[in-house]
Amino acid sequence: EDGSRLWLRYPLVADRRLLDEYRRDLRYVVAPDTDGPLGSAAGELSRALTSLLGRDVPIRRKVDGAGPLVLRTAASDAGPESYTLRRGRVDGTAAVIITGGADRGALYGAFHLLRLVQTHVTLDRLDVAERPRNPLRLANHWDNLDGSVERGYAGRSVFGFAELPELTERHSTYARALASVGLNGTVINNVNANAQFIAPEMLFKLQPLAALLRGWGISLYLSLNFASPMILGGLTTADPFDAGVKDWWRTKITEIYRAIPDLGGFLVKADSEGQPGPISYGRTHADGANLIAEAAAPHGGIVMWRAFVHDFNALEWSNKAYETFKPLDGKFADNAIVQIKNGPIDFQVREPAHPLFGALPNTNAMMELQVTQEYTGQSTHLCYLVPQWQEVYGFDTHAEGSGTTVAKIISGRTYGRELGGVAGVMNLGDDTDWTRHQLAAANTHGYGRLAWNPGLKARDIAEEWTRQTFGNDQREVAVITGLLLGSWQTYLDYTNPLGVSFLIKGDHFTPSPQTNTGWHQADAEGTGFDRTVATGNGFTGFYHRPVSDRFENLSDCPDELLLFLHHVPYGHRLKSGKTVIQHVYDSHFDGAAEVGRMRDRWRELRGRIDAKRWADTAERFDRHREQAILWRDTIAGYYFAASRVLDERRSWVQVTPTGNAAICLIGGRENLVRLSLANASAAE
Ligand code: BDP
Repeated sequence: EDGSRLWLRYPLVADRRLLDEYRRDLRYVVAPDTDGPLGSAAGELSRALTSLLGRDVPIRRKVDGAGPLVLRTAASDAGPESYTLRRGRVDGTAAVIITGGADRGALYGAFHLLRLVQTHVTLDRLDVAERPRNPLRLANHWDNLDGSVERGYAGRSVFGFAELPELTERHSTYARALASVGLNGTVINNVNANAQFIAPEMLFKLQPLAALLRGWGISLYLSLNFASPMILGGLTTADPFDAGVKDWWRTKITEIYRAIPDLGGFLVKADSEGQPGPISYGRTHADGANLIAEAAAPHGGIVMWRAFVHDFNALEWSNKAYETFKPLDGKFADNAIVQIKNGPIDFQVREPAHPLFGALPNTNAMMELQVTQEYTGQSTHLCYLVPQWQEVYGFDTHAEGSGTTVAKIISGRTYGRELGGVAGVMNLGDDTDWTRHQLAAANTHGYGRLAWNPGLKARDIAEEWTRQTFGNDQREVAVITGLLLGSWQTYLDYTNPLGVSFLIKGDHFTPSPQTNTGWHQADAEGTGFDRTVATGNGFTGFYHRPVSDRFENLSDCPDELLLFLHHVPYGHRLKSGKTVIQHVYDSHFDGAAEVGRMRDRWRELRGRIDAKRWADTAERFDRHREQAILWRDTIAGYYFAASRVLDERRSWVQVTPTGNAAICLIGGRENLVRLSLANASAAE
């Protein structure tokens, strides 16, 4: 066991009673002779069940004896991606029946059935009817042509661009993993896009990859460089209103579709962080998006246009996307979608939901989440993000009265739009275990499961992944599920005082509150970023009532977002009754202590989990613990130095930045101890 099979391991069912039941009811698969997702589903069922049940489960073309598992399709009101799992009779024989609304639905149904077997659920009263809530459920890879991965922490690109068109087993495992959690598309290259991805030789190289993905119901998408007409076409402009530019894109996109006829479409990052875009030509983001949308429309393609725009200016950052895109509502083509990050900043560990959700009633909108843990500990800290994502999905914008959640808006239901969904910036790389931290694959899995149904419970998703990945031993399941579910709150505790963000160095990993003081604005009196209408940058006014009031008024503002929205004195009392400064101390010490306990809980699993995966993860927890202590000391020390308010509850030592003195906070008193390097540790 090395993690390379992710959650698709299919070991022999250990529960004897269930094994007998499954063996009785799942003797062979009945499926038509076809390729595409239906054929993939039949193959997956046969191989997986053969392995899970420890006996041959062949594919047959028709019912022929007891115990058939029938895979079929039938048009359904619930749509082509829906499915049911039921017991019934087929040609007079009792059968387990998977019925997909179309091929993709049958594939998702097959993976659902396998999940039940993997997690030891009886098929006795089988009665499942499922359909996805989001039309687009995409992976976004920030992979570069040279194989490097922007914000990738698990090695190089999974796609092996240099070796294409040659494919490997990893490509299949990748496609199966995505399909198994219901994802239906993937953008394979970085949003900071290299135009060469749409050069003729690259299109040729991508064809077999597109075909492989197609077999698993996954559409390929490409990130575009807006200046491609200049870079590839030798034009002197990329102005969306220029006739030559329009022509170039029409011809190019036709060429792309000739190579990959079922390409899903395109993703564009424009006029953001140095990327080219329409603004430099005096045009709008809608003009830019519509240029690509029009060229893609005859081929059934779409364009996802990112709303992530900012000027690296902390004061304006939260407002820029809203101010740029709100006036463009209704100006985007029908096959264009605005892709909005979950929050207004940039994948911080906690942000309020982006105010653009619910602000664009006449525009297709989708949400972008980050599965790769750029700001949440990368592949060193365990930080299970499903609870974070659920908070955003569940956020009530009140845009059309109460109950207008982000989940509802991006699914298209609120404004009756056909296009919508979610994109997740992926955490997969060419490391053997795909994610470097074995437990980080739970984020990959959880992202997909929530994309399918944001209403699923975090506990159920975590437990399902744990059972599939490590087995059904009760103690293991309880420990690992517990580790996952608590980890985001713990990460928040030791890194993020009440919604403050960007307390890091340029690596987006190392704690460094002195690097970006504009974000936390800690001075001698208080801390926090005033984003109110009354006295701050006006951000709270972007929300619908009553959300805007709740955020604007200090007394109503939720504690967890307090310092994201307000600047308050250190002595300000939280709803918990604690002062802000004491909360900063307590949460950082408690959070770091919890990481120590997490490490110990993992250690107790020694011998219960296969050696390599256990040891790899134990090593991660050791580093995680060191990092959590570093965070604790850095943030608590920084806030003490700024506020000079003593920690009421505990004694600790803060070494001054020069390293030649230590401030010892002992028994509620402050003592300054001068150190020489030689006796520094003695003083501790
Ligand atoms: C930030 C990343 C940067 C990305 C950018 C984006 O630091 O590498 O290019 O977002 O989303 O999170 O475009």
